[in-house]
Amino acid sequence: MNSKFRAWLALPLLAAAAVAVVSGVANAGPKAYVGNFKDDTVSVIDTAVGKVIATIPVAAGPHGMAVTRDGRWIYVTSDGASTLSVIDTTADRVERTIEVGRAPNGVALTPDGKLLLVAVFGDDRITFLDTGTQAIVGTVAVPKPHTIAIRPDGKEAYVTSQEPGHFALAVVDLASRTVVRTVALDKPPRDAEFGYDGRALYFTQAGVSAVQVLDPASDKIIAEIPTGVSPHYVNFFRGTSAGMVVVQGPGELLLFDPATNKPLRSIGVGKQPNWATVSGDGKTAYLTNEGSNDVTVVELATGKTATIAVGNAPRRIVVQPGVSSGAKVSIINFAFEPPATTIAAGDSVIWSNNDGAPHAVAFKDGSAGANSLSPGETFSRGFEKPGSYEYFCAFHPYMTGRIVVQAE
Ligand SMILES: [Cu+2]
Repeated sequence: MNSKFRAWLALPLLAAAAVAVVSGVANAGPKAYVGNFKDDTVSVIDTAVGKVIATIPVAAGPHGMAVTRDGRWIYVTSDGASTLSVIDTTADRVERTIEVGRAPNGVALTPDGKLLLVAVFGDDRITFLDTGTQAIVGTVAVPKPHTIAIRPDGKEAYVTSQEPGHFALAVVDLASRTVVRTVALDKPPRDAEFGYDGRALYFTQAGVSAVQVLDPASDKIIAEIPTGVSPHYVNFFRGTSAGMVVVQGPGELLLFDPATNKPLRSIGVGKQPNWATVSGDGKTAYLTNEGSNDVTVVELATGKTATIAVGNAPRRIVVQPGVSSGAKVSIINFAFEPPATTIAAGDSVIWSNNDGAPHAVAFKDGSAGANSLSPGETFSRGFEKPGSYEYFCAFHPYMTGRIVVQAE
């Protein structure tokens, strides 16, 4: 089979990105992916053992990164090139490379995972990529777009726009793909992120030692959180009690109270920290340290830290979200155990075949399941829409189970 034909055949695989079958690695932890800006690689960390287990070459200057909710695919832009690399996490290699325009910066996935927005800094536009077909389906002009924050309702994206003399947050309506509002700023915006509940947009600006808290209902700044010099990444993650700010100058992770917007505590990390993310269960934070070429792992309850050496100038980091936070169903003695599981919308479920025979996970509504799971294999799937999902084993239809997804 020629490679062109094989590449075309791979499309339906990407379209089925809502599911993941992970073979024979039942005890491995979720993996973290770190973009090393200066050596054009992505380091892969097994978070269960705290070690780099693979290094993936990508195009020059890995910059923006996103992970699908099921943890299967990683998107990485290369701002020294014009491409987006799509990493298959089951093989830890670049599955394909997509031309998106000059010097792409930040990326963001819509909550349903169907679109990836790419800030194409060098061409002054946001590009919309269909994650199923891998085709570019639209663009919208935004001057010097840097990072993208999509509101959790999936309706609007706030883009940090770094056009000199016209610094702004450009608000893009995702349905019409137009800029519907602009929030003018006096200083260049750096990162902007919506807290997981969508109640606030947090952003940082060059030369401002504080986080700006914007109310998306009014687009007004309602609070400032004082920080050390050069705050960069800021977010309030699901499963955590505090918001977090990566502060580059002093090299620290600042935790703040999202109810009062007051600082709570600072935890020292490495040099010139750039970015942060948290584990799916919200218990552990991971920070990249661009100045010391490592990642700091922070146990949020205690503030205890550990360090993992990575490549040269690590910037972005993502962690596979679903694997650790998902509810678990064991397949044992020809039964699903427990037979019924209740989760919140957006959470995932992982099935492990702990039996001696192959089984399957087939949904009555025909949605994506596992055609066959050998003993020792696992299958995970995220559930976005509330409802009751009935499933059975295709080999042994008397084996039945149910996932109840409640609204958040
Ligand atoms: Cu079975």
